[in-house]
Amino acid sequence: MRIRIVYHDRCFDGAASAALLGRFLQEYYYPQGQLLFRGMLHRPGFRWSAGDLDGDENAIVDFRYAPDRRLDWWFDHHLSAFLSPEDEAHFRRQASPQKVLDVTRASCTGLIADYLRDQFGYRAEGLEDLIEWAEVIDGAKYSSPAAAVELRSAAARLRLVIEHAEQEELREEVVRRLRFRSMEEVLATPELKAVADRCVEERRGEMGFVVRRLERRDMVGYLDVRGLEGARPNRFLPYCVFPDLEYLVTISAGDDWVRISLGTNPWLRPEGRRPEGLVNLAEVAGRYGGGGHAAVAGISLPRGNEAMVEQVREEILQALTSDRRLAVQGRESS
Ligand SMILES: [Mn+2]
Repeated sequence: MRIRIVYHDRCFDGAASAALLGRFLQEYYYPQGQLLFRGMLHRPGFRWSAGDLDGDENAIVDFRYAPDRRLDWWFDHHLSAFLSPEDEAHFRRQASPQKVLDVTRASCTGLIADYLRDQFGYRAEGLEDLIEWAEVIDGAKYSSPAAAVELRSAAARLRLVIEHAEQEELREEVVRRLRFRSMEEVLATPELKAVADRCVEERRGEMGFVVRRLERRDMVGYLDVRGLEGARPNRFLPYCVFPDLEYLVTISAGDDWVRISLGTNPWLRPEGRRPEGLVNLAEVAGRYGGGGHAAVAGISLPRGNEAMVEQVREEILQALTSDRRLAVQGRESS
């Protein structure tokens, strides 16, 4: 019995979701089952391939829907859960209780944990901390910008390893270990500890660069980390520098893509909610083929067409700064 779990790679919530559902499927249904994990990334032109769902039982967590009848379980909380309207129609037609999309959830891990409790009375003992941290990290529910950029806690170190470990086998090893171990224990192998230590050093080195590069246009922060190879700086660091920013636009580059990341300042939300009137960033990203959540979204563009990247960047900065001016005018005139 092969249990294939496809999950959002390089993402704390994706890894935690895969660990939780994988443990459940083994404990509840298939004690002799063999768990196979496959991490997936959102890339321009992404399409499912025939071999992706190759288990006897197949699950996708924290990643887009696959219109494939081999799919047995699906959990997601992204607004961009469907590649196309046809995929969404396929999902609606299926109406399987084992396929759940809830875009109001902060984390997919939390969604799965509640689902398993309600449907099966199942609780993954010992994973309470992991589930709680997935909520904090994916839902940007940190108490302060400083809490979001600290690099000492087990959750912060684990997050770095999941997001930055280069070897796929190591990232998968983390998922396997997370099924039954605490975050501290997961990081206790010499190999993973070394990766965590190296990541912490790299992030510390990046901080000065980010602080120097960060610009602001009115209430919109703008950070260009192209040229800092392999950099994926903590997206909350700019709010330590300018706590009053409303939006942040970050541009980074990989080997063959340029990524424009969009975010709203999570600490401006009264009682943890997004202020009314802020732009829906998933909608903005969607105009350029990207996606995500209302408060955090991104666009991946193929590298090589710098003119297009500049145009998209400029349009987005314009849209977000003028949104601010419109909002202020609206408040003043009312
Ligand atoms: Mn997620």
